[in-house]
Amino acid sequence: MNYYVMTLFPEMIEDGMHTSIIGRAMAKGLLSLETVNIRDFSVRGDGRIDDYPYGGGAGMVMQAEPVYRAYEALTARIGYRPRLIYLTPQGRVFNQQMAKELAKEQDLIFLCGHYEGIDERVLDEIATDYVSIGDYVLTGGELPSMVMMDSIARMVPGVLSNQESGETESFSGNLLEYPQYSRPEVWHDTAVPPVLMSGHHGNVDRWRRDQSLYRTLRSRPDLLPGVELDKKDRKFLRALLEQGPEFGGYPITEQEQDFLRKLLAI
Ligand code: 6GU
Repeated sequence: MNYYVMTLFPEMIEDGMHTSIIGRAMAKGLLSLETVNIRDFSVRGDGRIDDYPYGGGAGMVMQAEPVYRAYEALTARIGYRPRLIYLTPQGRVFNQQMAKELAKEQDLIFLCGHYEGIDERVLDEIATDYVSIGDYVLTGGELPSMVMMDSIARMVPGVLSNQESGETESFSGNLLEYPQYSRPEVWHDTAVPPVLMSGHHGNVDRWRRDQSLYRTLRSRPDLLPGVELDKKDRKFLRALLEQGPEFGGYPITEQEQDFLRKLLAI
């Protein structure tokens, strides 16, 4: 996977992307990263690339021409026109499915806007995807591009070791991850859940699945309708519903009970 990032702040991208698993994958040659400083393509004597918005209003707009020239210079070097993702709160909200799909591309260009955005006309010509990373506003597309690059990279074959494999983690199968514990057995007067010390793999797997179901119900009930529930899952959820707040270690609210009744069609 070759990443290209068009930005006014290349050092922000470079500094953020050479650490941890991503840095290791770059060293291994599985990923590459190149930044393009849009300012280098200013068409004015003063090196500026922004101007006032037609129609008035607050802030400045990034001009079409510097962005276009940066894009033309970059794609001429790449040899074709890969998908270009424009980072914007107006885009489709990024998710794991999109990360998996984008990981199949050979090259990806990220275009980071700043100020009040980029002249719409150049976006119409060069952007293939408009992507947001969630419902809040950031000062620019740099952090969102790094979030996307991190998440896409871990879906590229060989980037994660078998140990770190992407499949059994949060969001696979639409369930949140179960809690993890390591040594010592007792920390701040709290013991590790006994089932994890039992050596009974079947019970451990069941407990983890129940924890995942419970966490998803509490934090992300919107994900539950997308989960494939088997007989034992339903049994656990029915127990949650019927025993309510008395069910050892698994308190739920009345709203959550209502939600479960609908989900299980009871
Ligand atoms: Cl992609 N850009 C900006 N500026 N803010 C955001 C975003 C993107 N996604 C969420 N907030």
